[in-house]
Amino acid sequence: MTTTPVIDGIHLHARLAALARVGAIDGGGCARLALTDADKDGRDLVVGWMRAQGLAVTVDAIGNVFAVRAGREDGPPVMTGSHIDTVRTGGRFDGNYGVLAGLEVCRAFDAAGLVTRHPLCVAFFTNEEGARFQPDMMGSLVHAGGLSLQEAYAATDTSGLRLGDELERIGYRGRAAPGTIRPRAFVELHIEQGPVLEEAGRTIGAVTGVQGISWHEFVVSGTAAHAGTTPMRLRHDAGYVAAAAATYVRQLTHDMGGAQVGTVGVSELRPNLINVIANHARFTVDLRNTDEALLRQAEQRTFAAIDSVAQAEGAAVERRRLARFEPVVFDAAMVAHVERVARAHGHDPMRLPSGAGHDAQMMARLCPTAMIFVPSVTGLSHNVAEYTAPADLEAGAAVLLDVLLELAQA
Ligand code: HGY
Ligand code: MN
Ligand code: MN
Ligand code: MN
Repeated sequence: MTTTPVIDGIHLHARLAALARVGAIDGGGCARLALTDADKDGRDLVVGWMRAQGLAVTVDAIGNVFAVRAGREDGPPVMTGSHIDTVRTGGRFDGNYGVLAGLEVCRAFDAAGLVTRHPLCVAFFTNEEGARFQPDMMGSLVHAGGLSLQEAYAATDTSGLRLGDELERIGYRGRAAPGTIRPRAFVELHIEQGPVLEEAGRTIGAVTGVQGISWHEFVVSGTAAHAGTTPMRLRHDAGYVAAAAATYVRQLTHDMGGAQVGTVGVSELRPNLINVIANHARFTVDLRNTDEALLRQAEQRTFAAIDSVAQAEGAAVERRRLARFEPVVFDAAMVAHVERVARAHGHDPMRLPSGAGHDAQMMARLCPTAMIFVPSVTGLSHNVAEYTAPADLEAGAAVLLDVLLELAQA
């Protein structure tokens, strides 16, 4: 006899707290950069939970982990999941929440004695953040056939370590070929990481898609010289070019307005000394927009501006593309499905695009895909103070459960 499956909120919060203790950093966050020892420890903990729940666990050749709960029938599963790698100033919920909520859905089905028609798969993908190795969403991109294993393995971090070697070192270079598990549908539950839901006073977001992402690295070569004796007209100051670039990007977003955002998140000077004009600058530019044509325009204007300021400074500049994804629109029927279930739970769901990148944007290349958002307090994320109210976390997991249940019984 089956009963109605219900999310066990206390268990979800306990697991979120336990996972946050892996790679814990001051302020309550966690730092588990992709393929570090801390990432391995987080992976081991979650895989242990998956196995303890009797799920069949597969690790593929890029380290993606899939845990399958059998259905009455074999065949393509309904898939949910996210990532458990973090940025260096990670919060407790980014990525972790979607993976652990998926495990709670499996526990709820077990407790209700429910066997769904189709299998249910809970996944976490390798290197979603792209903070150490680029591009981001790498594991799901390989799974979706957008990047070869060889290219992924060849990615290096700033200390020259190769992703393939790091995957081997932490013991997660699996045997399964990427893309083996092709889901019939994919649903990702995630915190919004922005202020929109909170400012609108809404609990559930029915995500319409993901904005386009453009990541580039710039390396500027100038001339080291004495800060005191070198006349301004004789300088080739790489530090000035980097600063001018950051100022330009901010001004560009102001001029373009709308959805355009731009960030210079990495900016390193050498020799980085108070009395030496920098001869080397490495900086990154992250541009995003929901409109591909505007994103391209932002790129072209930024590239031209940086080339021009470098040339005027007598410095050389090299540009390298780290990631480039066009905007993604999710399957309309899936978005409507999320809305309908949210309403059935008494919520007033809000449609919104995702400002952050997610594995769902890659899975949308393979199958009907949707995302469910819950609010982030003050919209803060990629910060140890990232917070979502327990009631909102439980509400999101309850909506996920019924969205998945309907898909798995269809
Ligand atoms: O940068 C992003 O939005 C993604 O979380 N990696
Ligand atoms: Mn995330
Ligand atoms: Mn993130
Ligand atoms: Mn993300």
